[in-house]
Amino acid sequence: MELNQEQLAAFARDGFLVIRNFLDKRRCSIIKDIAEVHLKYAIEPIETEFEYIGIDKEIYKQSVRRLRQVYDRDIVFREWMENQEIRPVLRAILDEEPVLLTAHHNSIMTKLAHTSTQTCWHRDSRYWHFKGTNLVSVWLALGREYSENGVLEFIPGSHKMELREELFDEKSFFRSDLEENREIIEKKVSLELDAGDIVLFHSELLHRANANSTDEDKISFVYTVKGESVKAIEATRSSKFKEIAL
Ligand SMILES: O=C(O)CCC(=O)C(=O)O
Repeated sequence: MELNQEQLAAFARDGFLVIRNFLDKRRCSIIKDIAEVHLKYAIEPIETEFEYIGIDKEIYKQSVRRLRQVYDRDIVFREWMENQEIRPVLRAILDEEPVLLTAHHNSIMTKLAHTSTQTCWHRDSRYWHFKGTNLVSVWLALGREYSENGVLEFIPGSHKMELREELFDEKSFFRSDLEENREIIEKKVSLELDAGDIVLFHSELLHRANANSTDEDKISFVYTVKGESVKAIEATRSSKFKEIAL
């Protein structure tokens, strides 16, 4: 698939781009079925809601928030991350050769019914260690995503904003209690998605997600690619996992 000029301009301006119906629903349900088995048995490595939000309750200790390192878990996951159709899209957006990371966002992300928590406003780049910011994440919806089950929200253009250190809290979340930040947050958009839709978003883009208040789990897939010129800083988590040139 090739992006047109309008789509490329939208990504440059907003820092994200939705492509509807990218992967067929049958492939999505195969991915989802396997993810559900790994979630059911909490197969490591995982991140729990407790590890994310720090609330010391049994329910959060047992609730999987993300399956990590999915590239090496199953051929079906690997196939999606190495999908051929998306390569021209990634090449065009990065404007250089794409390299798949396994250190970050090599994940099945969940908002499990009843036990999920919200994801606060953040930039992924604040947790990663690279020389450069030309990194893009690819989000794949495996079912419907909407406000009540934890839809993704973005602040268009925030990938280009100069945001001072003090606008973030000690966990690197963008503070929603500051008037200055609230004006920025007001510009947010919510992205309703259906199975097979993908969203590409820049590593500097501010984003968040609601908790899931429905009775059904929401399961999504996210992985990250970088431009080949972007190097991980040595002796950091970002440099400790393999990279795969696409
Ligand atoms: O569903 C979520 O928790 C949001 C995901 C997110 O923030 C991310 O992938 O960086």
